[in-house]
Amino acid sequence: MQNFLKELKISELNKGVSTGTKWFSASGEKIISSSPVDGKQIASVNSCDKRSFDYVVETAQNAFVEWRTWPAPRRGEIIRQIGNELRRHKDILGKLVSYEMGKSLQEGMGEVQEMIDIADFALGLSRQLYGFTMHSERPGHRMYDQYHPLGIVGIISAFNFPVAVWSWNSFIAMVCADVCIWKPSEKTPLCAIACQHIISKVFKENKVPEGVCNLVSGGREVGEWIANEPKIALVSATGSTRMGKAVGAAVGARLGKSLLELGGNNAIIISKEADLNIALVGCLFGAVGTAGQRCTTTRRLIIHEDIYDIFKKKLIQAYRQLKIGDPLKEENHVGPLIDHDAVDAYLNAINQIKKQGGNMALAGGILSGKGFESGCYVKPCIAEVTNDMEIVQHETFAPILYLIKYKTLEEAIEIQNAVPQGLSSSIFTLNLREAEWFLSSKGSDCGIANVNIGTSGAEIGGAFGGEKETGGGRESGSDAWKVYMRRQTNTINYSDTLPLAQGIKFTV
Ligand code: UN1
Repeated sequence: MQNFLKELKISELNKGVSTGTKWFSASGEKIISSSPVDGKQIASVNSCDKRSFDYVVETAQNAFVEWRTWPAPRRGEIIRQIGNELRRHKDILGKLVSYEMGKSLQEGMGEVQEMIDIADFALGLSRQLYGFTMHSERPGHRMYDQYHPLGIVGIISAFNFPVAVWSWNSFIAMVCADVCIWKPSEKTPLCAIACQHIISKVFKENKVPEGVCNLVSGGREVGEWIANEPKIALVSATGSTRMGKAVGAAVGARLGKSLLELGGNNAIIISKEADLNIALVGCLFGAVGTAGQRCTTTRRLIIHEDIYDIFKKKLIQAYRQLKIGDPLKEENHVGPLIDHDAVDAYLNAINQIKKQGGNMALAGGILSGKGFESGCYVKPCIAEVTNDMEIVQHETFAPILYLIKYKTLEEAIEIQNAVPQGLSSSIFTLNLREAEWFLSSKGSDCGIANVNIGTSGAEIGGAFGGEKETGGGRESGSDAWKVYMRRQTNTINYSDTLPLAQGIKFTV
């Protein structure tokens, strides 16, 4: 076992259910956590069973009754302390993320930094949960709207951001006076257990009601309980479009609220007027960062025909410099894929590219030999394709980059939008007209549209999410907090008469 697990002082790794400071040994199936870095088993965690789940829901409901009475800045203070605990544990948690998930150490640290940043954001937000005031049409009346908490928020998160996505949801939700039930990915249970241990210290010291922040480790079944539980007011789910459709349908059937952040098929347009040096860095990090396993990963490059050959050459040269290997070693850029299923999906996609008429401009393949014993390390590869190929229309969670040629910006935008997903998009251009066109209503149809930066690595301050099959949800910054609250319109009559709205006269 790696030393950093000991350093985190997690004594009982197998307990996967918690109501905040208390831990339970539930009797659900065992989840095996193994590292894609070296293939070693790290721990086995008992997942949540239905009885434990019902107990957690009840505890959360009771906690909500008290938590909602805490003034918002006092809740913000709890999140501030959590942020400080995360600062203290950044190194160690970043390493665990890197080891259990397989992303580079830099990116593991970056992910914990996102948690710290969202803690700061949530703290500020705790004094800014603003509603509007309006002018009433009636004399002696005042109108305003205010926001109240929803109650229980279910959070279903994915393996690729095993800690940050939970923090975006839970820190904002807690400041909004909601209570949370988190089902992390069954592929990264230890990252979740570590987070829960880190925050429990703050909960204990501040006597936060037990049940404000709950963990229910488990697989698909636990996700289904969350989706179908009428006491869970909002379900925020991050993952595949297939998962999101199932969750969205179940939550919709009971008229609950859902916030879906699903697959992307993100493209960068590279104009002939781009600064190709910065475009190259943006494309490279976007395509191979996290081994192509971000929902914001750059999957398609739409390149102007005049610079297509030169840019392709630069890109291939850059790919050849990439160091693939143990993500905990700082010199490596690309770590392993999460597991063997992901490797199979990568190989299958390469086969499909060839079958459907694509050309591998830089070949892929599995790496073997010393350091690659886990069998999860693959070569980032590049394929020349057309946008209408079936494989290009799908999100393959792996470092496969598609190159597509264009003549006019209109055509480039049409290609960029012609996929079922709508998460992130970029254009590299120094031409103001092109940039503004891309950002206009005739431009990108995605939730995120950037100029002269890549598709991935969004800052927490913006609302994060996308359109179409990406699910339509927004989380993290801007005013995404409103999704975690219910809006109430209030009209107060301080006059001694009762005028009716719309001038209606009603006398008896
Ligand atoms: C995800 O892949 O689910 O924008 C989240 C980014 C990160 C978050 C990605 N800040 O790439």
